[in-house]
Amino acid sequence: YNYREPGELITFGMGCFWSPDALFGSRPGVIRTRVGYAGGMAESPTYRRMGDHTETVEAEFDPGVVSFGDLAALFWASHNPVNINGYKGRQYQSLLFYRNAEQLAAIEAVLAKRRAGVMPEPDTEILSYGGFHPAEEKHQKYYLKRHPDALAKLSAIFSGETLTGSTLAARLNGLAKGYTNRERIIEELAGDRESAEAQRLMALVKSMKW
Ligand code: MHO
Repeated sequence: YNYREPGELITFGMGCFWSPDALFGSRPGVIRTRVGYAGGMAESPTYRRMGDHTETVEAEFDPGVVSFGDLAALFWASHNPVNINGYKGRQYQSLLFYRNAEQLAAIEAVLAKRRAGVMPEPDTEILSYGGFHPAEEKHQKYYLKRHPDALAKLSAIFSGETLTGSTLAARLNGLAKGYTNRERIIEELAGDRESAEAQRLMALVKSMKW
């Protein structure tokens, strides 16, 4: 929970960005998430006018805990990447970006495993990362926003983008969608005994009316 070093990044589209924001945010090793628009050329996309962009999630993670390949496998295991192209145009395109040769190799390895399991070839577009436009605040941690008590308590500690970008907000958003549970979040915080902040956040989570 005490992430000081910047992590590695993975960016992908797998349909409406609300759920994968919660799914990936619930995972150990994921430091923070945000949703946005990527893959297109249109300037300054918004939800109403995303142009040729796709709804995407960007997750920062600690490669010492979870690998890019693990997250790429989770990506394919968590949506239908076959024959969905064309539905809602490019908004819900299945796509996965790579930032370097190592990430591309990890993608190839996951695909090879998938093929060996006789899974149909995904229609996922695999693209070199070319930028990300963060979505409007109301789309960030969408499910967590339905929990006023948790939000109020988080707001006492974090403000604005710091809240949205916190590891705890990512986990609680996962909780709000049912991808994790309170005990797991508390355990993760309890494990970080050297950090006074983690201990404080643990007390905060315990106090939340959920
Ligand atoms: N409102 C849409 C999906 C929104 S997602 C941000 C629905 O629930 O069908 O694309």
